[in-house]
Amino acid sequence: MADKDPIVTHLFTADPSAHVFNDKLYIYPSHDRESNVPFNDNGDHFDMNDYHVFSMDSVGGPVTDHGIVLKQEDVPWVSKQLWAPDAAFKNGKYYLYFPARDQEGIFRVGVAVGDAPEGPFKPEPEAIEGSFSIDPATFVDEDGSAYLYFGGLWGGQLQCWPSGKFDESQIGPKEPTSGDALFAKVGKLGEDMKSFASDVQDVVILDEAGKPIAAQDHDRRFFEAAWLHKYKGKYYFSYSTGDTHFLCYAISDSPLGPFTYAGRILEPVIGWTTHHSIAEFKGKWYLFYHDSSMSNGVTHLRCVKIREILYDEEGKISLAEPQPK
Ligand code: FUB
Repeated sequence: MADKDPIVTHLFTADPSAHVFNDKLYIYPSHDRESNVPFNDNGDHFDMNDYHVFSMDSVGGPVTDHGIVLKQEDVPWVSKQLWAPDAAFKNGKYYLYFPARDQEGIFRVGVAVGDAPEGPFKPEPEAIEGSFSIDPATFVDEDGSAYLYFGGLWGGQLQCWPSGKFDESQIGPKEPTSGDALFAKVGKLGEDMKSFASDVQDVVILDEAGKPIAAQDHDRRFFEAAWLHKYKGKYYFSYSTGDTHFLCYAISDSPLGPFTYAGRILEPVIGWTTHHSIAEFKGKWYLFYHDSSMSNGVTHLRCVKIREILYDEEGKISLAEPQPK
């Protein structure tokens, strides 16, 4: 079976966060580029410096590129690496959340505000207070409560915050090797959508026996690419396992967890990273993901693709069409 086509081919795109706003499907991806930074396990070669927004009226239909909606030079606190973004809508405003390294080289999460889903977005002059690491993903619940999920191991620096203070000795491809896994983080967002209104806590993932996933369980432990969606009243937390290259998910009755591991959504794709989002559009559910097929496997030059997903009676996810081997 042939694989899916990229949604656009005029740019390299990755880390797609999809949302439906005003009956249109919007995708907020990373904008990959070649800047000749050598490859390493710290992800330094992912050297992106701006964001585009894409929209479409139907999956498979024409895709509009709304152009550059935010660029590095407009954000005073950023030194480099605009990684995987996400967007949210609340109280008449649109919010673009993005991770980047600050002037000290530490990953933080910033927010930029716009009046339309396609931007432009005006960045706040400082990163969100108390934010750290990468891959922000927002979830606004039916009662209006908003949450920010985030975190990424190795180059994403999640392991550098064991006690709320940045530990420089943990920079690089490092993570715990025993005990419980290092989990993603979540905090409730304030009404302003620009600050945390709660302490940040672990997004705990339990195994079938009710025990936290172990650090050594690389097929199931959280690595990066947090995403939260709701289906039939249950909260689904999905994520990448990084060095084992799976997209997995876990289910809870609460947006704060604990979540129980429920399975894999996607097997490894071409390229090292795998990163996704899940959204319902016009009555069908879709997985938005990327691979490196458009660059013949160059890991930091990726392309966004879309696949339909299905739920069984127990709420378990499967791809509508099998993934090509
Ligand atoms: O795009 C840069 C990084 O690669 C993202 O932040 C990770 O999730 C991985 O996809």
